[in-house]
Amino acid sequence: MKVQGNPAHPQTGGVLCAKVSRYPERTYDPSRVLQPLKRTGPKGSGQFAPVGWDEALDDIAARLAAIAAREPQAIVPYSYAGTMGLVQAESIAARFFHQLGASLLDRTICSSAGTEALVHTLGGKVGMKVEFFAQSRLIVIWGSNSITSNLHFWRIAQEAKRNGAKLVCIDPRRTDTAQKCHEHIQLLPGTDAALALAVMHELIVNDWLDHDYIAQHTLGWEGLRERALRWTPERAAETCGVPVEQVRSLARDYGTTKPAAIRLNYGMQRVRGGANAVRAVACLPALTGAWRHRAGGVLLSSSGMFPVDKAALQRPDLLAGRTPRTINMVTIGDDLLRPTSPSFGPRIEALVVYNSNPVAVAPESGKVVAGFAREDLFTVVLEHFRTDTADYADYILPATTQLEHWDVHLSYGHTDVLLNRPAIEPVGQARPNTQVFRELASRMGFTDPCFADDDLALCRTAYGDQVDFGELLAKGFATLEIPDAPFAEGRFPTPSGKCEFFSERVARMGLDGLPDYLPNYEAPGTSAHYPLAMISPPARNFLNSSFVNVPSLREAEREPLLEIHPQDAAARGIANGAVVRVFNDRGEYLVKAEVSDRARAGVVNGLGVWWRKFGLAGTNVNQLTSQKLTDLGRGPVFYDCLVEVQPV
Ligand SMILES: Nc1nc2c(c(=O)[nH]1)N[C@H]1C(S)=C(S)[C@@H](COP(=O)(O)OP(=O)(O)OC[C@H]3O[C@@H](n4cnc5c(=O)[nH]c(N)nc54)[C@H](O)[C@@H]3O)O[C@H]1N2
Ligand SMILES: Nc1nc2c(c(=O)[nH]1)N[C@H]1C(S)=C(S)[C@@H](COP(=O)(O)OP(=O)(O)OC[C@H]3O[C@@H](n4cnc5c(=O)[nH]c(N)nc54)[C@H](O)[C@@H]3O)O[C@H]1N2
Ligand SMILES: [Mo]
Repeated sequence: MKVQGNPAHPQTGGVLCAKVSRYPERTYDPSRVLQPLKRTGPKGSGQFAPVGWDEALDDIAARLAAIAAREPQAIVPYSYAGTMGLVQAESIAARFFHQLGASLLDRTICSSAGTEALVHTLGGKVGMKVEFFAQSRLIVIWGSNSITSNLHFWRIAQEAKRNGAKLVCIDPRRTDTAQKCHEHIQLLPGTDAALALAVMHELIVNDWLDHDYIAQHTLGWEGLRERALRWTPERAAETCGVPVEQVRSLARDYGTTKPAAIRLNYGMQRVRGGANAVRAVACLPALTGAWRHRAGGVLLSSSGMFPVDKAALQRPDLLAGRTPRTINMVTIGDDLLRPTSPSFGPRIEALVVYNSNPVAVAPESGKVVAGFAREDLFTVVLEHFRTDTADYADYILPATTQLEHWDVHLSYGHTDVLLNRPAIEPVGQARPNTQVFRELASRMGFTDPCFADDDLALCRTAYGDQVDFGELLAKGFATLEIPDAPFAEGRFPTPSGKCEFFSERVARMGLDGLPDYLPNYEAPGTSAHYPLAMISPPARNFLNSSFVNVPSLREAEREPLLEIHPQDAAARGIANGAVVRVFNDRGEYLVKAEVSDRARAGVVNGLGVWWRKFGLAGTNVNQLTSQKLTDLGRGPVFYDCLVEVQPV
């Protein structure tokens, strides 16, 4: 069997990234979980015995029903990006937990700071159409490692480059992408807003502004102007830790090249001021009127352009007036350890995990592990493999992969709806997530007819009349009709219809209505014990913690690595290839050091997200990251983390 890109789909053009092309290897891996397993040893020991589906589902339904009879909010669903399919993620599962009255989950672990930033600036997750980057004369790749995380965009950027465009990369790490751009601005993590404000400063003093666009299509210019004028290139250079000439030249390129496009990505928003940074950058195209051209503007995510009928899929009406509390998935470590209290509500007694591996991916793993290890917690994990999380399950239920089930997708780059048609029968006894929740619903006596919807019906429901389902079935994708230059005439989907430099909605939350630079919680130089900033972006051959167990991909990544700048390594007596101890007050991580100028001085790069059990001492980078939250969106601050490194 072979998995390949669809040559007829313009955005993929037959190309696949290295990891996804290994999907057959992953699917038929001998270690795949192919029958339900029940825990037989202590939590975390990984000791399980096979059981039949009926026995497992009967017992799970009985356990959940017993808890729900007392307090349904003591049950918490935990799911995220394993599959981002609309049906195998939140359809029957959401209906099930709504009917149950379980706690709601705030799905914040990836993009919520950036999302809120876009909502409050542009009005939603909207922006340039990705294909038009090919016609841009300047592309700023800001907080994104396209070659690793967004290969299809990189093809488009290459086309622009061949047409003579200049590519600038803004990233604390010298990534493969940064190496292939004309310019690399290697700033300190969490300082992007300062850089963006200094660019505005230069746009103002050199009058590289589109006064007409600003007057007609923006809100809050006077305030933003005043703020930006305080950010001289010198001040920003000092804050960002980059040469002042780089700040000036970025502003000059941006102010004088037309059309200019910014490919923003989520890397920059995993810090305290992440949303403010995204807000600051998202203001730039309105200042220069870049939006007037279809090859100008900014794109963070296109997902807000997809007309998904979430209510029809997820049926929040099944709550029937109940208003359960919401658990933030970022703070699952703390929350699993909390007792019942008036502010928190009931202690968490049961977790149902699907499409996620929180023990590996959630911050401050020491606490996450302690929570999952609670003997009084009932944990069900729907999985393909015995992940770090599955090791703590009471039941592991074998899930189908995307090769084995139906689904429909949105995208956060292009604007095509995608169909996922099963290519093979489920392997072993694997079942789609939807089927598991359907069967649990029936055992719990949920009689609403919506629990009988099959997967193909759910695929139709996702987009209703907005997408021609016949076309989707025939072609595999359906292109949304979106104007080429969506904001050429303003008309942003904000309350004012303008690009909101000043957001009344943000001000009403008691926050600054204008974007500003907020230093990291753990900014370099603010701790006597931990002088180094650590970021933990993904390794090229992994998808968060997925694919880490696929032998050929793990061999390609060899082992967990910490990139450290030669100067920082020399100061600590660390040789290339030495095992080092990376630590802070939250924990420690043993890893091999790679002495390399991919790391800037003062910043180490702990590539992720390895499974803990493949780590040298059974931990991964998230042993060190904190559960603090971003300025807006309640998101994680994975890249706002101070550490010290010592040879072992
Ligand atoms: N191969 C691969 N592809 C992936 C993923 C994966 O794990 N592996 N994950 C997928 C998912 S779920 C997501 S959300 C996206 C994530 O992809 P992106 O949105 O691109 O985000 P990251 O990979 O977190 O970070 C991108 C870059 O930002 C840099 N960075 C870190 N801190 C800062 C900062 O403060 N400022 C700036 N300017 N840059 C910073 C990092 O060094 C990194 O090179 O990729 C998707 N694609
Ligand atoms: N330090 C650090 N931590 C990070 C990040 C980082 O950059 N640095 N990135 C963060 C980001 S951007 C994200 S999005 C999160 C992602 O975190 P998660 O949402 O947990 O995603 P994955 O780590 O890919 O794990 C998903 C699991 O779902 C399983 N799965 C896949 N498809 C299916 C399915 O159809 N059914 C079922 N039942 N299971 C399935 C896979 O086998 C896999 O084990 O991690 C975050 N954590
Ligand atoms: Mo993500």
